[in-house]
Amino acid sequence: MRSIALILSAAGFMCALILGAIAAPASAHEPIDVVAANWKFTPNTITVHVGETQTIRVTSSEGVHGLQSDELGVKQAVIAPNKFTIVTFTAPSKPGTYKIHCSIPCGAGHNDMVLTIQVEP
Ligand SMILES: [Cu+2]
Repeated sequence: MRSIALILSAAGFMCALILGAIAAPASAHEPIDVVAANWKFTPNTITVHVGETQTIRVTSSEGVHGLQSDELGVKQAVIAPNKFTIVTFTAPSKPGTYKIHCSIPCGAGHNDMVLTIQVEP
């Protein structure tokens, strides 16, 4: 009987550990899913607060696209169907409207492919 009690208390301890790991915030925000297509990002605007780190998971439903933003320090990344590209950036300390552009020539609407990052105070 004592061994059963030990196993039960060990199981309870493990549950507490797992729940603690789930409840603990890994970062300020959950990742945001973004889908690229010809020729837009959905959503096309993401709002963050100054200094926050945000991760976006980007995939494509149509065509191969890219992402890049010098002002947000986002290096060139490729976005392709059936693939998730993880991009993390830190919002600048100055509120305003920032842009992440498609970085791969993808056709007639390429220049319209902009993901707007709205940085709030
Ligand atoms: Cu493009």
